[in-house]
Amino acid sequence: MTLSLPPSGVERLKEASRLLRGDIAADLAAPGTEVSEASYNLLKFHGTYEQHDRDTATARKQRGEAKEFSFMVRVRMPGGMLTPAQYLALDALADDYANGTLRITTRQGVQFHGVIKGDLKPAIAAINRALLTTSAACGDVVRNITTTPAPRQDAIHRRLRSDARRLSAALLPASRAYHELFLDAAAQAELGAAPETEPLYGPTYLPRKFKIGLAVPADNAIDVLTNDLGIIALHEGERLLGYNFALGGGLGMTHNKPATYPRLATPLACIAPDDLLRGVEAVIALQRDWGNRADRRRARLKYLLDDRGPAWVREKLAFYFGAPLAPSLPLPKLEMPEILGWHAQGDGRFWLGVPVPSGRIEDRPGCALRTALRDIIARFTAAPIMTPQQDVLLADLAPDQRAPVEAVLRAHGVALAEDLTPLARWALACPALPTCGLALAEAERVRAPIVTAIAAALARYDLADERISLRITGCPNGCTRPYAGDIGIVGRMPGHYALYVGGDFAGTRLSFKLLDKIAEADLAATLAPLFAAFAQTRQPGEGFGDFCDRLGAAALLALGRASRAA
Ligand code: SRM
Ligand code: SF4
Repeated sequence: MTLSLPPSGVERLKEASRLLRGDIAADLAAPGTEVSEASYNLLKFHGTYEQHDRDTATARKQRGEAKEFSFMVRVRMPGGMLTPAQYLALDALADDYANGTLRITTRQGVQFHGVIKGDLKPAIAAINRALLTTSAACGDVVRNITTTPAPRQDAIHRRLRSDARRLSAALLPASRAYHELFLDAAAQAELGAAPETEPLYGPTYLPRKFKIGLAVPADNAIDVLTNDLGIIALHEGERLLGYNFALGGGLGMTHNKPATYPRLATPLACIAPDDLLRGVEAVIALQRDWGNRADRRRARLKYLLDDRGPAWVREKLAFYFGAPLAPSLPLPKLEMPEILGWHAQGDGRFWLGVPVPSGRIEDRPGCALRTALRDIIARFTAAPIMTPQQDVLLADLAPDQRAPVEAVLRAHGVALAEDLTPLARWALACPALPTCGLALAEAERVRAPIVTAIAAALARYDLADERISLRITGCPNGCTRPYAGDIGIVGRMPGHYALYVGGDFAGTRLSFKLLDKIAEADLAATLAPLFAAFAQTRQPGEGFGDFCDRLGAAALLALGRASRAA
């Protein structure tokens, strides 16, 4: 029984850290480019990861030189929403402190890469001056809260946006360590002199990262069921009926370790509209008190749910909630709407969804996306919203701004949604190499050739216009949610990937591993016989993932063998 096992090293570190302080202050002030392992682990709670340039590491080691250390800094911004001024402040930081790029994350955040140790404090202070925070963007706490990004102006979507903001603020750590370490005296004084406690998290915070997302059935852009707590607002027209709480989603796994696995969340209760925060706090308290603190690989809520069973979890949840739980309401089909391109918001204004390959906002030869976005956001006061597909929506544009906004993007060589195949529009790739310390293979840097090759294979079978989601990661941790889409390409070893198929476009079914260790150059050819059979024998309305699910692994593999024999 896991509870009797000794707590992991990270648990002991948190407990001894004096609410997330540890030796961070001394470590940041010390000479050198890196921090101690203890500070590395505690800094995550403050929104930053020490990384090193993996491209140069081996050569530097051979020359007897240290690795090139720098920090990734992640901004917490519920629902991906920024004001124009906040975006412009972040854009400026990319040059002042980072590598000249901003990166939209799959949880609607923005990351900076390449921040050197000496710049960490000023960079984080500048983010706070823009009324944003990096606190709890990483670490064993509630992470950035996602919600449907489309800025539709109806009561339900407005409610979800305000719920995301309210929950995010309420679930921030109460420790003053962040202010002490990164902010000036004035910001610290604002916290007052009340005694410092962590009423919700306690001194050891949560056993592991904890993810919450809010969606409506008609818009599952956030892949709600992949969250530890997926909240689905059920409504009749503009009347909110309640929130279905689905528990135990999470995708991280380790190759060849069957005790770890991806899982979609299970609906367990319906919470009344006025009880949202109380219900969320009950789920957090459940995971805080019962989650596995001995083995970090099995510490997510999904394992508690499977180890103890849904009935036990519901009973405990009712205890923390302080009242019996209503059963979850019947869940309508979840949908994944198209949000790129132009859309009416419902208030006379429009949003333009702009594709951002791998979420990387940068200027490169032939495509000055970063300059174009800065220009549009400054000149037209477009409100930017980051999407879980790593794209950006430019919201609140007046009808007469549509043509000039598009002209700016065109003038800077930015491809718009209509210029891309659906495959390219829906393809995701995580950062992987050279920044991610866990990457086993490339992802962002091979996105373009992989998408091109697979799009060409689709075109051969008249499937170029087919909506297929493609998600590439450099390792099995699942940062682009590869097990919740049609095709998942998961880094296995340098240049080689595991191939997952059979999930669905709307993110309601997990995929399965079809093949392992496929060379990058062979991915499109491996999928081609599946596309051929899909084109010929699909059922009406069937998506590619549905088709793969219906046939199953054995039949799909037989298709591959038959094609090789022909
Ligand atoms: Fe992730 C770890 C990047 C969304 C599951 N993730 C990491 C780290 C921090 C690597 C590390 O621990 O050293 C990556 C930093 C790479 C870099 O160079 O920046 C990283 N994850 C990302 C981002 C930036 C990917 C992206 O392409 O946008 C996403 C940041 C989201 C945010 O703003 O907070 C990101 N990560 C996800 C998601 C998707 C989601 O949440 O919707 C998942 C799968 C869902 C889940 O959590 O189960 C995900 N990341 C992981 C895991 C596996 C967790 C587990 O339960 O096993 C790790 C590794 C870990 O925690 O030990 C990880
Ligand atoms: Fe790194 Fe793996 Fe996440 Fe990609 S999926 S960012 S390689 S941890």
